[in-house]
Amino acid sequence: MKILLIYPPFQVGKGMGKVMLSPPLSLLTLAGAVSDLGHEIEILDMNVDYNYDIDKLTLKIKQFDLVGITCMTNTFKTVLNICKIAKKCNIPTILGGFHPTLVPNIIEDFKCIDMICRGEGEVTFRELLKGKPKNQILGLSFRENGAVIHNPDRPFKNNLNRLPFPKNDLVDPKPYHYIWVPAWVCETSRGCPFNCNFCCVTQFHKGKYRTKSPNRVIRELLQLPNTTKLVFFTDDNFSLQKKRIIRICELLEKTKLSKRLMFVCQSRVDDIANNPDMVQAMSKAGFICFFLGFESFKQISLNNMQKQYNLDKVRKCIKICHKNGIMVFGSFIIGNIGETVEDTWKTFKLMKDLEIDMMMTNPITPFPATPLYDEAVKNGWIPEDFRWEKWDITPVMNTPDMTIDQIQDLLDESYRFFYNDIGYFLFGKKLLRLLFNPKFWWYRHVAFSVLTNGLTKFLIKLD
Ligand code: B12
Ligand code: SF4
Repeated sequence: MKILLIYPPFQVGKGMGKVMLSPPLSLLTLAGAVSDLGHEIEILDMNVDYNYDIDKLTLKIKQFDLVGITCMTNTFKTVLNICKIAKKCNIPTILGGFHPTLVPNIIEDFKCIDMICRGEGEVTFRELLKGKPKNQILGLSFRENGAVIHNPDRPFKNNLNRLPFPKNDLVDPKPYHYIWVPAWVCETSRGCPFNCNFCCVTQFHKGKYRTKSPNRVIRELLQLPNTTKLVFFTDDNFSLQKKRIIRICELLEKTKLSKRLMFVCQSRVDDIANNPDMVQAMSKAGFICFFLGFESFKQISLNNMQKQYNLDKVRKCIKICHKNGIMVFGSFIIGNIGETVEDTWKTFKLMKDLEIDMMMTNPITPFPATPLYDEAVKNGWIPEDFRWEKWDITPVMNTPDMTIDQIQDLLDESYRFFYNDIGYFLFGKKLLRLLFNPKFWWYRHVAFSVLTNGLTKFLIKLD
């Protein structure tokens, strides 16, 4: 069979898309799981090849026997359009990823979707490609004689070390970068034991947290494209098991990967604040930035969303990062329940006072299957039959304290306030810290890439 795996486009050249482009790990992972079956697999990352109109995509899809598409809630609208094109060409479609897993009844609502792979895809997709009868494939939802059948869930793989390696050579590594530093992604664990009310990871992984062994992680890193300079660990909670992380750091140094690569990971405030020795080891092993979901600096909001830490921990966490030469990239939600416009401005000011290095803001969004979604429906903030296929990542709901317009204004203001303050960047402590603190050794590598690649791209665009 000829199979086309599609990563749908997402805000190409806008927002985060201006400064980063991430490899399509879900599809590389799937391709790795079926690479020995003799099928011909192609990946189309529409964030790289973004010049596809309906005619061009139709011509492309016609060359294949099956189209697989990865789908988040924010890309659902585009994914449906791709499915409609495939349907017109009579090519079957299979969707996977967070949105179809958490809202599998979309297959009943939209006839252009032929199959859904719920949850982890490796085994389900493999069984399908091996020709196992559909009604025997766990985790598969499909259509038969006009009726939709949802097979029972597939149990999770307990031993992640047995997973096949992602097939990284299926895409050209050149376009992928994080602030123009050639970058790749690596997954070392799945799931999260916490249950923040806005997050769907716990629902997707059913509260389970599973890890790959340090040896397996190193083997995966050794197989990344050799142009890679920066690795983003996609785990939601990379630093949850201190012993494992310290061992990974030891191996990074032993294999000298720490000299060749820089690392960025997502972590939790309390893990960092409670484990300064782990942060020190990570810094020594080449970690340069932690992506932390602060979400808010108002204690009541943190409590509401079940974050389970206080502002003292936040302060401690940032101090420890900076002491170890690790940059803090903070993510914040605008429109938290119980938060007013004034409260949000207090958070913005604290971002600066606490010397966060980079930040991004997202509108409060009751993603399907989250506790926040139930709360939003119960309180009438969004209708139960909210049409996610019409949503395009803009604020979706008025909260008791803020209107959609106020949330949008605050999103815009946050970037203006944080990034457009030139004095803050040029004369503030931030640049001095980066230039004169030897712990920020990595800064000159990143600055070089930003200047050579980023500036060139910027000048070309100006042309
Ligand atoms: C890395 C990452 C990113 C990267 C993108 C990386 C990329 N190009 O793939 C960046 C930083 C750019 C990013 C951005 C965003 N992200 Co993001 N991201 C993640 C993260 C942390 C890891 C994803 C990953 O690679 N996992 C590893 C792979 C192997 O797992 P997987 O994707 O789940 O794929 C498996 C299965 O789902 C299934 N599968 C998936 N696709 C398919 C397709 C087929 C055909 C089949 C059969 C199976 C299948 O099989 C795979 C193997 O088991 C997840 C959280 C998480 N833990 O997954 C959030 C997550 C997916 N992101 C999320 C969101 C909201 C966003 C943003 C909208 C944030 C924003 N406001 O800008 C943007 C949207 C970007 C976009 N492309 O649309 C949400 C999605 C929620 C939802 N309901 O859809 C998540 C779950 C985070 C969260 N906690 O809420 N993200
Ligand atoms: S936000 Fe982070 S810590 Fe909270 S449940 Fe989601 S992945 Fe876990």
